[in-house]
Amino acid sequence: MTNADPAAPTLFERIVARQIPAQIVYEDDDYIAIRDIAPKAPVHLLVIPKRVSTRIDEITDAGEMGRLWLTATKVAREHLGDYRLVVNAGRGGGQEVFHTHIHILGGWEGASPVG
Ligand code: DGP
Repeated sequence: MTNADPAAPTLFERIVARQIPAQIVYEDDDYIAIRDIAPKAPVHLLVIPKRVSTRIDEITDAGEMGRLWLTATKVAREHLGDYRLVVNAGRGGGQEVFHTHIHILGGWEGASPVG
């Protein structure tokens, strides 16, 4: 899903604004975490910065990047013992929603996922 009109709010901005429903598992002033609508693991969460950037490498401030990853690991540990963090960057990297986010995947109960 692309954001064809760059002035239009992204899908995730609309979730933050409660214009689109989502299962919210965490929220603070700067981040929201939701359950993925099409889970690729028994537990599949998305950690989303409220400050919009199109993809992860648009974030150039180390503090901002650090806070995003610290939020992801905090949310991951609240829900999972072991987990995988994934970021897709660009269409060729599998990105469908062009608002930066980190995937948290887990819940395989000891069996390692392939790859
Ligand atoms: P990516 O391919 O990295 O851009 O991941 C986007 C993810 O967003 C994908 O796993 C499916 C998820 N997703 C798409 N639309 C919605 C939605 O409306 N609600 C929720 N909760 N997740 C969505």
